[in-house]
Amino acid sequence: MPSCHHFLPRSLRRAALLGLIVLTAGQAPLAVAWEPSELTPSRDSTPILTLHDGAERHSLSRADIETLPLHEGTLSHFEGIEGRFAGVWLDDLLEAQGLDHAPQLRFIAHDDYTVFLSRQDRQEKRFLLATRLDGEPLTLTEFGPTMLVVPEDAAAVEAGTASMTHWIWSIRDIIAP
Ligand SMILES: Nc1nc2c(c(=O)[nH]1)N[C@H]1C(S)=C(S)[C@@H](COP(=O)(O)O)O[C@H]1N2
Ligand SMILES: [Mo]
Repeated sequence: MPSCHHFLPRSLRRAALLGLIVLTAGQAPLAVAWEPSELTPSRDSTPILTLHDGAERHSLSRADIETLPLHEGTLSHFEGIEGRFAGVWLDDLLEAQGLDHAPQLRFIAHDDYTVFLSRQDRQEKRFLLATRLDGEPLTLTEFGPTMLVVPEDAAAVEAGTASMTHWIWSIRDIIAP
């Protein structure tokens, strides 16, 4: 009786199986590893972000932002920084500011890059407003003081299969028309 009816030689099948295991082992933790953070919320009351709600303006400090629950996970960011990123869910911040139903938000960065985020974008993916890298406040030179990341897209962005146009860093203003 023929011992083998597979198309691939045993060595190739073994290599393919190993590759699958490595891929699975490498990606699964990324999907589940974002978790509540044990970091102590910042007490820095220096304004770092301006929220425009119609004609009203609200200055937000690190302390203001970090009154919300902090979450963290490991990320390799395409701008060349990697480690434990921590921050608050954008939707938590918007809800706290009474802006969770805003149909469209505009973000403007310190380098004047701007991007729009619709309510549908926020319903499809969870956006994290990151404030920390490896426990330390993100600074302007590290693409802070805050940046948007989409934890569930991290692997795809790294692989070049998902867009990162929403991953705005060095955020200066958030505008709800
Ligand atoms: N502050 C800021 N964030 C930004 C950008 C930018 O120019 N400034 N470019 C966006 C776009 S369009 C992409 S594809 C990624 C990577 O931008 P880069 O290729 O200019 O590094 O970051 C996004 N976030
Ligand atoms: Mo881009």
